[in-house]
Amino acid sequence: MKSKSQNLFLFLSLLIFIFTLITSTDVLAQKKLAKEIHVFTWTKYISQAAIDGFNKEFGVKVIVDTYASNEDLLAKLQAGATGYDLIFPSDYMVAIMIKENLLANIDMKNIPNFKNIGKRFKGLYYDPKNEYSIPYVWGTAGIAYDSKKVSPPPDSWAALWSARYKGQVSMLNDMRETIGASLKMLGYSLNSTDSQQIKKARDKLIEQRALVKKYESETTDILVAGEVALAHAWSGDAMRAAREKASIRFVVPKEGATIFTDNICIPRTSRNKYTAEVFLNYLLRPEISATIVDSALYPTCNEASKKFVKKEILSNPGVFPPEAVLNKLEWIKDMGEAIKLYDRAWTEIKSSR
Ligand code: SPD
Repeated sequence: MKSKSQNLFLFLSLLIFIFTLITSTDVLAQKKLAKEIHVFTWTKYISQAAIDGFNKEFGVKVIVDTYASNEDLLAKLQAGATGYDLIFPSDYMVAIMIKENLLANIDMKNIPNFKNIGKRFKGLYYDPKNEYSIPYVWGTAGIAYDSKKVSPPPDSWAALWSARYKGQVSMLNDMRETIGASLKMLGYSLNSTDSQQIKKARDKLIEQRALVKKYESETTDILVAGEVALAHAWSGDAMRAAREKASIRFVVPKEGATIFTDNICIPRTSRNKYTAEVFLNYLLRPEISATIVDSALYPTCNEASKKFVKKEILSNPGVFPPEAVLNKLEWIKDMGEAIKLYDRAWTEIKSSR
C-alpha cells in the first residue's frame, strides 16, 4: 500500500508532466495554427510538393487562388477583399501597398529562415527594412519565340513590331510591362514621367495593334500550342514553355528590359497571420524553395536553396541570367501621380482597335 504522501507526489508529478506537455512551444504553436490559409499568387508559383508537404507536417490546408497582374491584385485589395492570408506582389507594388496601408508588419521572430535570403535581395528599395515583404523569386521580361518560325533570332524589341509576324505576336496584358517595353525600344527609361515620351510609347503600341494576336500574361501555353510565334513574356514562363517544346527560346532585348522580384506579403486584413508566417517560413526552407525553382523555373532569392536546385537549371542562363544581361535591366518604380499618364495611355492602347 502506498502512503498518502506518495500518492500526492505521484499526482503532482503527473500534473507537472501534463502542464509541461501542453505548454511546450511545439504544442502551443500547433494549437495556434488555423485549419486553412488562403494564398493569392501568380500562376504556377508554389510547387504542389510544397503545398502537400506543409499540409502533411502542419495539418494546414493551403488554398491557392491566382491573379495575372499586380494591378489586378491591388484592385482586389482596394475593393475590400479580406479572405487572403498571403499575397505575392512585385517590387513596385509592394511600395504602393505599403503607402496605401494594405500590408501587415511581418513578425520576424516567426521567420528565422529569412537568413537564407541572399544579401543582394535584402533591403531592396521598395521595403528597405523588410518590414512588410520577403523576396521570393525574381526574373526578367523579354521575348520568347519559336526558333522554327522566327528567323533571324530576335535581339531587339523591334521584332515584336515586325509585319512579318502579323497575327503571331502576343504582348503582356500588363500596363507597366508593355508600355515599359515600348519605352525601352525607344531608348527611354521604363519609369519615364515625361508625357511626350509616354505618348510616343503609346503611339508605337497603337501602331503595333494590327500585328498583335492577343494581350496575354500567361504565355507558357500559347507558346507551346503554337498560338503565337513571338510573345512578350516573363523569363520563367518562357523557360517552362521551352521545357515542353525544345524550339522555344528566350531573349532579353539589347535595349534592356525589366527585372523584378515577387515578394511574399501578408495583407493587413489576414485573419490567420500567425499561420501565414509559419507557411512563409516553411517556404523559405532551402529544400522547399528549391522545389519551387525546379517547378516554376524562376530564379530564387533564397541563396541557401541553390545547392538543392538541379544543376541543369542552375546553369541555364534563361533561368539565372549572366552578369551581362543583369546590367541591362531596370526595376519598375512606383510612379506616384505620374501613373495617371500610364493609365490614360493604356486605356487608349486597349481601345484602339
Ligand atoms: N506566371 C506569372 C509570373 C509572374 C512574374 N512576375 C511578374 C512581374 C511583373 N512586373
